[in-house]
Amino acid sequence: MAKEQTFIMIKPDGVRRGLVGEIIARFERKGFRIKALKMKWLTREEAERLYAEHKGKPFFEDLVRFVTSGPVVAMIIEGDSAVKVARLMIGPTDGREAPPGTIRGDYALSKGENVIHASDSPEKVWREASVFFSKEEVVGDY
Ligand code: 3AN
Repeated sequence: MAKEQTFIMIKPDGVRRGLVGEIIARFERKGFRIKALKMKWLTREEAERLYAEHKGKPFFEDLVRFVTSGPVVAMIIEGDSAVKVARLMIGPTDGREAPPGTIRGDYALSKGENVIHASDSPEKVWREASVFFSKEEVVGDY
């Protein structure tokens, strides 16, 4: 498989709990390269853009309130099959069901406050990443 990029976001609960370093370390140790990295406190409009696909769902309001409750750390990482591998590393949505060894399995006990987001398809990577980054902010090969 060719080199691929994916979008990762450590949610406000992960930042508040001091898990940023541990989570970044997992992706680095796996072999991914960090290509862009930013801490940001999302506005309501930005959160709605990020989660546009969930608009209208019963949990949408809670989701937007939660993701704007504190700063998040967003990054673009690069490596072989990045989208698929990052999803495997974060684990299923519900932290109570996520297997130990996955990020949510190790650090989350909830479906809403589940520490981390990773794009679930290559088509969504830039749509989500563009809430945080311009293409010029992504560093070249190193
Ligand atoms: P994932 O983040 O695993 O791709 P999605 O895309 O289904 O999960 O949901 C996006 C976010 O919305 C989740 N990370 C979670 O915080 C929240 N969420 C999803 N389903 C629920 C639910 N039933 N109740 C509360 N929050 C939810």
